Amino acid sequence: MILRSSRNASAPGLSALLRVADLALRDSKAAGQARGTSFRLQLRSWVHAQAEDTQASDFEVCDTLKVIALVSHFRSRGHLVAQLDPLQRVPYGTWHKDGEAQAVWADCGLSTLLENFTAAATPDAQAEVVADYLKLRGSSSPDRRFWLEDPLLPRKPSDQQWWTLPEIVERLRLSYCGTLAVELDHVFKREQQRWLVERLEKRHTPPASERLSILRHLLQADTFERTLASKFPNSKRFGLEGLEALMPGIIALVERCAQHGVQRMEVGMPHRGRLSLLCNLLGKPPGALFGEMEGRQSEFHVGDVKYHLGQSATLACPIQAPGEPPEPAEQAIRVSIAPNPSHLEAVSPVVLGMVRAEQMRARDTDGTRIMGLLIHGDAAFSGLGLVSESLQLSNVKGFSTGGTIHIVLNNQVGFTTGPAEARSCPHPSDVGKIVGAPILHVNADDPDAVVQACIIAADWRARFKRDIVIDIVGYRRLGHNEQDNPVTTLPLSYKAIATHPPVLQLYGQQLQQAGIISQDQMTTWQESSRQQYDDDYKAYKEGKYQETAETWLSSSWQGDALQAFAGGSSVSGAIEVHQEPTGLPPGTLQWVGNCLCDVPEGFNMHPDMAQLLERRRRMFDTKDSRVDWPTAEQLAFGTLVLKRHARPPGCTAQPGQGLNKGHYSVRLTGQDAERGTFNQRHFALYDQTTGRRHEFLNNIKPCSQEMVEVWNSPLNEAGVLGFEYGFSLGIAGTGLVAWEAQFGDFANNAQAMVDQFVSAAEERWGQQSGLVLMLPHGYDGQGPDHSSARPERFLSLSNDDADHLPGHSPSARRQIAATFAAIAGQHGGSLDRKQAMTMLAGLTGGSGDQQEAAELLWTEMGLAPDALVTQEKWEGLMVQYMRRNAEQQANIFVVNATTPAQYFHVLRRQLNRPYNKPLVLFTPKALLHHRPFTSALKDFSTGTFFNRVIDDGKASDNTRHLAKHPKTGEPFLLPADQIRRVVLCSGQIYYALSNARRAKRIRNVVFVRLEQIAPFPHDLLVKVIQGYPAAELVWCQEEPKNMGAWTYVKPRLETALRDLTDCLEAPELHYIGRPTAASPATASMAIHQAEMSEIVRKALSEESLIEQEGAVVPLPA
Ligand SMILES: Cc1ncc(C[n+]2csc(CCOP(=O)(O)OP(=O)(O)O)c2C)c(N)n1
Repeated sequence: MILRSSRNASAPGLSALLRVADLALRDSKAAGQARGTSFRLQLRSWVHAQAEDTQASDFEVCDTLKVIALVSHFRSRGHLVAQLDPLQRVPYGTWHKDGEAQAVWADCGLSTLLENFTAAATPDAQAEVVADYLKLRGSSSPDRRFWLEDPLLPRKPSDQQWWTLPEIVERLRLSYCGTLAVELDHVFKREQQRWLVERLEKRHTPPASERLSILRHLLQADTFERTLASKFPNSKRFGLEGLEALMPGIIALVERCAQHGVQRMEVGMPHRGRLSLLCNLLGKPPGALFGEMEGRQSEFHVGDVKYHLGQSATLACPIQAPGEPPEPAEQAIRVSIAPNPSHLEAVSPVVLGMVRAEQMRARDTDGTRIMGLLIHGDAAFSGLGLVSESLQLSNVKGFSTGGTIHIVLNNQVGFTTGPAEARSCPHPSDVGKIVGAPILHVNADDPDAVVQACIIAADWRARFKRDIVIDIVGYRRLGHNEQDNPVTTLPLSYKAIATHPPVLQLYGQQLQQAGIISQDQMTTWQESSRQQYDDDYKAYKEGKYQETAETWLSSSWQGDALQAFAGGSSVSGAIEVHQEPTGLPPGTLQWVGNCLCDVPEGFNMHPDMAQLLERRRRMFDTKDSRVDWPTAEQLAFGTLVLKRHARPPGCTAQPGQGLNKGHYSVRLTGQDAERGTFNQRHFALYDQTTGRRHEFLNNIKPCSQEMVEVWNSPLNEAGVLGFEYGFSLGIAGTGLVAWEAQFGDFANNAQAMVDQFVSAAEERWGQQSGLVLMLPHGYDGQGPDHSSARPERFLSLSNDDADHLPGHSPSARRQIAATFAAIAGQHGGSLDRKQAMTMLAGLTGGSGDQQEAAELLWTEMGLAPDALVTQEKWEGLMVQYMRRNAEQQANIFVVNATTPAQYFHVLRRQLNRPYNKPLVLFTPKALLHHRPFTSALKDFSTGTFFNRVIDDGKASDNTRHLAKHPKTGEPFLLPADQIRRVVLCSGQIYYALSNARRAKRIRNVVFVRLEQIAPFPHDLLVKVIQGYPAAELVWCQEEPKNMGAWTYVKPRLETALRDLTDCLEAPELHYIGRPTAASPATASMAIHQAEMSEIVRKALSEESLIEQEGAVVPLPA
């Protein structure tokens, strides 16, 4: 920007100019508020230009600087006085509280200028207002011109560079204080700020054709809500009324993103407007929705309410380069709205994780093809910490997705809470600033501006691959839901809303005034849109969208059961759960193990690391060498990633033999996960001179393996766990995904993620996740925190029935009976072979030999060929399937592995079995550095697998720890019939018990470790207990009685003993452990040790448990 001077003055020197600049800045109100970096940079470059190019008087220099400051001031703070509230409850800015005349944040000086400027009747008066406001030293003539070289970009290519004061203010007002405003001061890079300035200042009204299509989309959104309101007046829908402009906006956004090459968009959104997007964007048949509105779904496939469900669709978008006409071809984009729980914002990190996983699978390294769109409510976006947890992930290397577009549906109210009560900042979008995301504010009653904002956002993401926020400021025409009366607490707002016309009407009038559409045409459009919904409703009423018995069956596990039996997979009578063999040939183990010790030539490693690697190398010397926990983990990771053709150097055996079902990527994140909180993992090695990194696991056989990623995460639990859960969905069984809590108790910061997603999502929405939660757990005398990962919490979420064995609970029976009623109801209550064959064909899509399948089924049920399947036969078949596949019905697995080999197997089992289930895994802390806490290499080898229960009286188990005398080979324990006590336990307490038993040379007490706590291993445990007929039975734990696994184990073990043993009276189960407590542990090491000694003493005491006063260990005096 340079100044036009009418006087010939001598050229001022640089220092003189800077002095004048200072003077001007002190003078100017505007400048006082515009001291941002961008302003200073502009000023500096301008002053340099002046010094070289022009001759100017001090007054002129001063005045020009003030004008520059004004421009900068508008750019910085125009959003505070923009016309954003459709209800115009305040003259400028956004409304904050009923009954307050002025917006709280509006007074930044610009409001006075704008008020006086718009009130001024003539250009003379306007120039006077501006000159007065800026305290100009020179003329205030409306003809006085300033040459604006860079900042104010002409809207039309008029090459206008000379501007009068009224022109400048008018242009700034329109660009920054109208119905579209921007916040850009916090944007990190100057180039990005300039890009935004250009986009804001260069806006045009869209052409007539675009405006017509905007009108159509508004009409669709408007009629949709009206139809639902009139046909289902008593149903909640969380309508979009007051924010209908979202519809044309989001359509423009999707199209623009597709034009930028996006092929897949994952959307996370809350309740507001969701039904409209499901139907109007993603084509959910309104008829299907009508059924949900009336609550007419099938009896037991109702995972969630209608406004939490998801939907996907492939949309065809026109291909059109900016400024060019559309091309004849179309670009496809797959858009999915993720299902979500009521917990607002919980879905946000989940969607981000899904996006990242899909990007990884598609090798979309910069996020060009796959992206996330998150829609938020205003109260939720400003209020919930999860928002900043998710935002913080956006630019972190292991978590970034190439920028997310955020839309805040700002209806300026959250349930009954207004903006002044909901936050401490001007806009609900302010939290977006923490990651340098530009914020676009837009008035929802200006659909053209909403569409423009969406297009700018799409272009921003394509260009800079960073987050951006669009704050669509509207209102909520009705209550929080449609049954809620908002008027009692917001009387003034709702008075204004009552008389405020819907945006469709306002925009329709605008287009009519502009001659783009006639009143008649508008009426015809409205009529035909209404008619379309009426037709859909009629079709629904005629039963067109009703679920058939076949679709019902195919979405139930009973469909899988039928197919399994019809495929001949029956093993009559067997109920023992099959465990996938996850062991590997010794050669493979040694090969991978040695790669975990190989360091590149010339690598200058820390001496501690050299020692660690030396120890590690010895773990692979012979098959009896002992492997520690961290190495077992690396072995599991390293063998999961190997492709089937990978084989050790020099090995001639069949490649991939015994390796995996497939090959998998591995991802582990958590706070300090890369090194490991307990200094155990050391995923990467650092050169102490150069800082160079070496990742052992990614150098086993780089071209024949998948990647192992281990990332330190930001310090939060809910955001990162949500992200990893989403990642596990996106990776869909092709990779191991694990999240590690720093200490297990911190996982409770992510409790909502566990409750809503990890444990419930499969039942709610059919989402299958194999996510592993690693939770360090164990009582080491470190105080109330860090001791307990709260196993009781996770166990209370397990869906296995405490009182019934799998398949026998009343609810399972009801479910089975309901399915049979649905499928056989139409055939008079039973099925013949032909009907069964038709059903099987429906399930398999007509593939396979239906006749043979029916035959197998009939044999399984013991039916004559012409007999009918009755309800009794169906139930028998399903119960048999359920018992055998009990683990497949589980929602969550809870494991406390006590040996490195068990850890290795359970990690490998996660992928080497036919279904995905979340795994909560309690992991060791102090034990990591405990010498006996190792497993022999042969416990990892072919034929071994994860043991759900370890009976240390059996030499065959994969941990032979002290089972035999090392020298004499004599069994350590007495024969089974001489065992007087079976101590059941889980986790590290086994080592305390075992050490004490050895020290005291006790030979008649056996320890049985519950390695998999849930699903409860009824089958194995009962078998083990029956093997010790003379023994007392006790559960021993280190946690207080109301914590740990006790309350979960007790009823289940009692049920199993009652139903699976022949004894008339099942053995009594005793408890040894800490008494109930409010806090998990004592802070005193001395008390901790005293408690532990007492627990161990009782568990091993000679006295019978029945004779002991009570097995609960009292607190030491
Ligand atoms: C974490 C959480 N806390 C509270 C609620 C209860 N609740 C549901 S909607 C709502 C208001 C949300 O307001 P806003 O985010 O502005 O969205 P709007 O409903 O206005 O579109 C509240 C408090 C919830 N669903 N989730």
